[in-house]
Amino acid sequence: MQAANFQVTKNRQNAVLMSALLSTKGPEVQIVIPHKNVDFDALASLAAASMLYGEAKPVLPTSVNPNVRAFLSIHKDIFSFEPLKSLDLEAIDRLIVVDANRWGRLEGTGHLAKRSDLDIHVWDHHPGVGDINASLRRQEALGAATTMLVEALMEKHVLPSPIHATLFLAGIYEDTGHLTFPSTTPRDLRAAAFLLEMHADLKVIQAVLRPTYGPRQKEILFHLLADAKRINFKAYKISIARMDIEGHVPGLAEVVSMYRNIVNVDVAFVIFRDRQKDRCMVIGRSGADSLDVGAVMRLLGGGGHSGAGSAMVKSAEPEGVETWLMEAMQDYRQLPVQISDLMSFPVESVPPDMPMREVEAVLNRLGYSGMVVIDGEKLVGVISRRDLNKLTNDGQWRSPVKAFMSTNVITVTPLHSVAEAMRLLVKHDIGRLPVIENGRVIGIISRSDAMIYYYDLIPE
Ligand SMILES: [Mn+2]
Repeated sequence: MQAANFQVTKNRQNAVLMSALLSTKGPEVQIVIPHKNVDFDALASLAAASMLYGEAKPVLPTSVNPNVRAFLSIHKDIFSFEPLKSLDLEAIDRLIVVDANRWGRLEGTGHLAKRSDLDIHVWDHHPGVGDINASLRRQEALGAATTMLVEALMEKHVLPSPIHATLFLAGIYEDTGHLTFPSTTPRDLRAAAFLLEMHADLKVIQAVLRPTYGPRQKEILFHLLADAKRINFKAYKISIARMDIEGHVPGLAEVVSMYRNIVNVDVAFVIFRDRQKDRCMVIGRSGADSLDVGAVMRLLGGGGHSGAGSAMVKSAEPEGVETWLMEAMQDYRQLPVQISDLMSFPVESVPPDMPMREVEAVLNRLGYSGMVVIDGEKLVGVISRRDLNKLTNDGQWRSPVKAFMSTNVITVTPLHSVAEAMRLLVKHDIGRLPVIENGRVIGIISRSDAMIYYYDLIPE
């Protein structure tokens, strides 16, 4: 299959920029450089940009993620990257920055940043304009920077080899969480589809994108689990753990993610103390629609996004950091979706003595699949269409609803988190969840309310 079969949507401005870029012959010496701590998106962008720009030399920073290092050690013969040290910086005419938009994210470019005669191109997918003064800036909200460069290659009808396609797809997969992160766009999927057609090898990708989880990470995870505590904080279940580590341990964030999943909390924080360096590293992970970990970490001088964040605290004891963390969470006011935002009310109910025939009529009239049964003000049961379907004779249809309703009713209170309510609906496979306050049913959460929640249909 040909690359040209792919429809790539681009706006007119980009098309103009592209044709200007590709028609002019580039300056004599061009280099491409990605951000330091090179991940697969950075490495793939680096390789793709050097293909796109023809003669541009790909420069590999010295700090490289462990997964990328493993990949490079196997593919040494295929990809040749140059260290910046080996180049004459004065002789460089054009700098092409990929997967970054700030000088601070690049390694060893202090001298280049000062040169006013340097032509700079930026290809990036991070938010913010950054501080690099570029003559060509391709900055788009995509799941991966690689996507943009793959599109440019497709446009130029440059077909990647299967090995290049594998690297490019690893870049897209890594930055989009295998095309599942909310930042993923249709363009990332089109680029991924094209790369599969170019025979990207998913087995290789599966092997190279495996999280760093070896004996050392396992030991840390086991240690954390042995002391795991769950506490209730506001509407969330959270866990804060502390541990001493020595030196740099790769993959700690992944270990914290695993820890959160196993301990089964909405939010997990681990405070790793490095005595030698006299500092504590806090790593936080949270589930969907839970506490915004990035915002809490910013209060500690770190950063991140809603699901993941970290902060480095110098010269502090872990106990002190934990107290500070609790205070930050206390101060941080986020208004998550509340049970009361989601529930339907007023609640239609039937009395326990109503015959089943009438209950069916009420359900039909309201178009409901089930209802609560309320005696006076007290919730006594739930009846659903499923129960109606079990009726076989007229005697049963004349019997009161209390003979057929389920009395073991799962309920929530307005103090529960929405995430918890969703868990209950799924866990018990029930269609509705009455919301109880002071012994009275004040609302009900149904499957359709759950859909509204999951698909973010609630106005902010
Ligand atoms: Mn990236």
